Amino acid sequence: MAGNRTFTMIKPDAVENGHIGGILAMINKAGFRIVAMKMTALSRRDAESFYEIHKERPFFGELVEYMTSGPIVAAILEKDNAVADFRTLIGATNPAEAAEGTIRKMYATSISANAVHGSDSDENAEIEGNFHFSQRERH
Ligand code: 3AN
Repeated sequence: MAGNRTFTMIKPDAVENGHIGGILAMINKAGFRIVAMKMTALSRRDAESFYEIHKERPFFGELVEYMTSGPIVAAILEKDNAVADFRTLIGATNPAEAAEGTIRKMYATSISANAVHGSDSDENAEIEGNFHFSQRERH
């Protein structure tokens, strides 16, 4: 249902550094239900289309390079007000500015390797979830 789902990726740095469990624990503790989840990887084409809105930004090449550098964990999460509440839980894009108690404060290593993605709107949450998951993979 619109408004109560968001989409997240645990990014390559966090997977590589062994933080999948810690991040999922924070997600559960904050009251999100996991609707769908898998370990997967983005191809270059996937990453370029996922981050298309940043195509003209100077960090676009670095972002695509990084997001294709290793496996990710993709998930659909459910909670009232999911998109906004999840963005509060993950914290600011730049971990140096992320509030205490946020996932990025705990686990992000830099502004590009910032541990997690969170959808920025209900519409994008649906598009991003549909990109990774079939109906059979949702529970
Ligand atoms: P957020 O992930 O907090 O929604 P966006 O959508 O502005 O942030 O940026 C998408 C991704 O692009 C970020 N997660 C980060 O990995 C990367 N990014 C954003 N700004 C920068 C920057 N100034 N330098 C390097 N990478 C950046």
